[in-house]
Amino acid sequence: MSSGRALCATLIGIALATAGCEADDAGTASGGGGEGGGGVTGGGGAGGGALGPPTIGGLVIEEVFYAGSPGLMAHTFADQFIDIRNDSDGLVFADGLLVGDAYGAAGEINPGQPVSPFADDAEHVYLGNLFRVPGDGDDVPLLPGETLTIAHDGTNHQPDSILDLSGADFEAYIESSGNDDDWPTVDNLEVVHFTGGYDWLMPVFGPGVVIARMDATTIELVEHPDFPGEKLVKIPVSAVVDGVEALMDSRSSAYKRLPAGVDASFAFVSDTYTGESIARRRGVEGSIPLLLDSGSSAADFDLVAAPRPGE
Ligand SMILES: [Ca+2]
Ligand SMILES: [Ca+2]
Ligand SMILES: [Ca+2]
Repeated sequence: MSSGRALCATLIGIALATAGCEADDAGTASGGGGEGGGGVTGGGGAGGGALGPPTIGGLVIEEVFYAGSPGLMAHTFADQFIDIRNDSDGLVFADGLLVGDAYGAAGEINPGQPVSPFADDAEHVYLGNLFRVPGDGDDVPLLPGETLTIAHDGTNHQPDSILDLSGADFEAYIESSGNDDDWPTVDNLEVVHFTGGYDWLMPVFGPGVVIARMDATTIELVEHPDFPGEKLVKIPVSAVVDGVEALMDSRSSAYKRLPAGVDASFAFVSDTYTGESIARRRGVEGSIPLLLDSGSSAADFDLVAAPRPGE
């Protein structure tokens, strides 16, 4: 959302919708203003009326940084982040958006690594971890072109990483683990379901990331295949807003976890702890939607050598 904060301030004077602008912290504004400005030009219209809901486009996963960074002293993965962009011509509220990652291995990490037993279910995604953007419907506005950055840890990871995530919009904070930090400048996601250890660590070999919209209180739970007594969440594909499958390498297609209806293929980086991310390709600057979304990540995503949160 950082790009939109600066944008928000400039929009107040011209009577576009300013819902939530007051709540934003202008002090954290950084980068990306050009991108957001392009979106609003298309979405705001010349009539001067309030910016309404989208007539084209919607929320899409723009970037996933999961592989971790080389680090000065040691590898780090606390700098993982997900960018979700309002790639539409209208105002979108991210409140209630569900964000999670798929159960299952990203490849044959160990010899004989089994594939997910749910791989043949084309109608559902099975997630080990699921979080919810807090709010009751009007608390987290995203203007056209704005990006919501979700961090593993919302802090400055330099110098072990090039990333400073202290300006992220939300972070995963696992209070129950007793081993996660609640970073003060970044709001916390709500925990809907968590099966990890200390923190929301997406697989550094490749996660299947999903955003979805449904009532978090009615989500179905199923038995965890590996840990008796543990559960996974089962979400219908019809509730999925967007998803991207990242696997270990080009030979890992047998390990696909997300159904073809969510992502027909998969993306990958060159190795773990390379500091590389995957990011959605862009079409013609200023077009709406801007990001390519053919439903197949092999066609829609590029490997990015330097991750760009909030852009
Ligand atoms: Ca955390
Ligand atoms: Ca926090
Ligand atoms: Ca980005």
